[in-house]
Amino acid sequence: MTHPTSQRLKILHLSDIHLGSGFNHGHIDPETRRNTRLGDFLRSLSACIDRAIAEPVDLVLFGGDAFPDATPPPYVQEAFAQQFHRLAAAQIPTVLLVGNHDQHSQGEVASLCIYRTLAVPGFVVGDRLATHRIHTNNSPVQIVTLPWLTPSSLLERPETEQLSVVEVRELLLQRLQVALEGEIRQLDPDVPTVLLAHVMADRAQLGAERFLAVGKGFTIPSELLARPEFDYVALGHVHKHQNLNPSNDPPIVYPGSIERVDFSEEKEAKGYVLIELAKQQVAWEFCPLATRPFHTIRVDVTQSEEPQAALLAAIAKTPINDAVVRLLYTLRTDQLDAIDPAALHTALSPAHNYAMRAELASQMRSRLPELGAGSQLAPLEALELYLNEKSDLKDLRTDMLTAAQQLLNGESIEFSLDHADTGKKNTGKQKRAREAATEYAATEKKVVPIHGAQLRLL
Ligand SMILES: [Mn+2]
Repeated sequence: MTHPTSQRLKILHLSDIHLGSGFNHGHIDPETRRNTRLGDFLRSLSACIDRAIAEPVDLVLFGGDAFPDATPPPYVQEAFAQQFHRLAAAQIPTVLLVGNHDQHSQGEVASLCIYRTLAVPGFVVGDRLATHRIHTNNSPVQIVTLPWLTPSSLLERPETEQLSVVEVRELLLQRLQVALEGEIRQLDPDVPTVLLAHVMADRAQLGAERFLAVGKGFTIPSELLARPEFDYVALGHVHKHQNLNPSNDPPIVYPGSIERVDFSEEKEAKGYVLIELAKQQVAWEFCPLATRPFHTIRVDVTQSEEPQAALLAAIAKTPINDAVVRLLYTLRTDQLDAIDPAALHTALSPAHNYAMRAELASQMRSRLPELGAGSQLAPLEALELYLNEKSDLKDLRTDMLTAAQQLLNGESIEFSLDHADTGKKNTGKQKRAREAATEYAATEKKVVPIHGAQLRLL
């Protein structure tokens, strides 16, 4: 950073807004009649926009996933538009990238395309691989947009008919490489350049200790993104903030989501990134947002003489005020009478929202001794046994076993999850399958430590 000039651009990079999601962690506000989590997400979004205007920045880059799906209700669309309108009014150019949650399952129209149709001044919608030359108040900048890729983005149906999922993915990656090379070659080498992409990059870390295995699912090699022609790579999709490039040349940054979408993000700081950019000079900073805290209270009272007191003590030492809280506890069947649920509800009531889940330790063990420590069962057998015991998962049994088999074969189930991600096919059944799989992975960690991450919806 040796040549501070007026050429330096200020950019605000945010991503994964998911406005309208996580309502099960809130409640209806009697005044606004809206879910309180909508208010939380809007507060975070509004803080990003406030910062962009206060600086003011020369450009805002949104990395995709505006809503939970491509067809948000009008009041959610309107709330999103009201915030982004402030940027238009402040004449701050803005690029809205299309993420997987913004695409219809048919892939043609995205919820964000309305901004292009309306021709909002200064707004660009990135719904295909393209280079946009944007004239800011400071200097021009080139933004290469790479939205979420589906096979139909770069491949024709006849090409893929005879191919396996893995082969389709390889072909897609080859096409992407060629197409990206084409964009790179026609860049102006004197103008600062940013790649804005909604992708799962192979080095991305999914929350605590969960790495996405290379070769599973459609991941983009980080080397493909780490091109010297890019001064900064602005990513979206993964909700945990991280820089994928240890050398920082160029930075390859996920700002992460702006609010916690679910408990998997409990421990993650949430925020946006502020960038100062000139050609071959970049400095960036993660700016945390004041988001609503999430707390998991996990207690095993099986060894406790006074289980109720143990639970109350665990609640008392957690800062639950205005937080989203879940109490997960394990107890023995003979301890059931010692639990006073009403008192637990009272103790948890200062929380913004709370859930309780009790698990019977001894029952699980006595019913499923095969799943105990030292079990020699193969993961699939273990899953089958588990499902046999869970009558509430009966209608999902076949789907879950098929998905597990695919995962164990090293195949990916991304296509079915992609559909689940993109609106129309997001049925309650799939949602429950995901929840059940996550729950299963959480309770049976020793059996399938990685599959919970694989099955997790981003
Ligand atoms: Mn995404």
